[in-house]
Amino acid sequence: MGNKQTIFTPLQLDAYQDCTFFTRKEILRLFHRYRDLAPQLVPLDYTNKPDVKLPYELIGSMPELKACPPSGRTCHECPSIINHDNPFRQRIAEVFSEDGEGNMTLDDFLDMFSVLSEMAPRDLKAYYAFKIYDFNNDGYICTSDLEKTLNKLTRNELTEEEVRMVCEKVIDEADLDNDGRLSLEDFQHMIIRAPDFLRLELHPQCVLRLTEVLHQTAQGVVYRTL
Ligand SMILES: [Ca+2]
Ligand SMILES: [Ca+2]
Repeated sequence: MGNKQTIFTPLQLDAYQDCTFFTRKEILRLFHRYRDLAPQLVPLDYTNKPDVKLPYELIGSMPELKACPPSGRTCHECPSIINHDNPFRQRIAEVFSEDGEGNMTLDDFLDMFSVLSEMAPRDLKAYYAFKIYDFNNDGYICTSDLEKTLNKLTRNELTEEEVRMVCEKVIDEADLDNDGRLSLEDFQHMIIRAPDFLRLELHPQCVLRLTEVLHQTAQGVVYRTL
């Protein structure tokens, strides 16, 4: 057996395959990327399930999370706002980390990449996109969550009045049961009406798609997909 075979037991690899959208090869590749972030902390033998967690500072430095879009790629959705830090990277890491603070075990790490991968189904992406926007973790996207989202996306470029207007508009259009906040169901409906929205938006590097949409709404441009 070579080195690669002894990192996990066959049973562990089976379990990872069942819980993610990755092949064994991809799981091993991701393991090595995880390990490369801190070789001194991550052992090469995971058969005893070592209690290892990498701090957010390391996770957040990964190109997939850090840049928007990552270098060497262009983002056709937001050409005017490119090549800067992804404003959501910490929030994404928080949502996928068991401790809620962005520090990640290997399992958290694999889960995150699995959901962000193109193989993940729409419903699952929607579920996590919802959690990312639900900043106070109360199970709803309310006005304060939307304000936070918008301010992050636009780097506080909008005035308070504009932010308020956009939030009202989003809630007004997407709040199906009129309780003044967006449930997961409201959110899913909103996404169904905007076919491109989720694919682009949950991809961390394209998260600014929402900015564009919200910006236009803010400027009074009717953007029918939202
Ligand atoms: Ca909330
Ligand atoms: Ca609602």
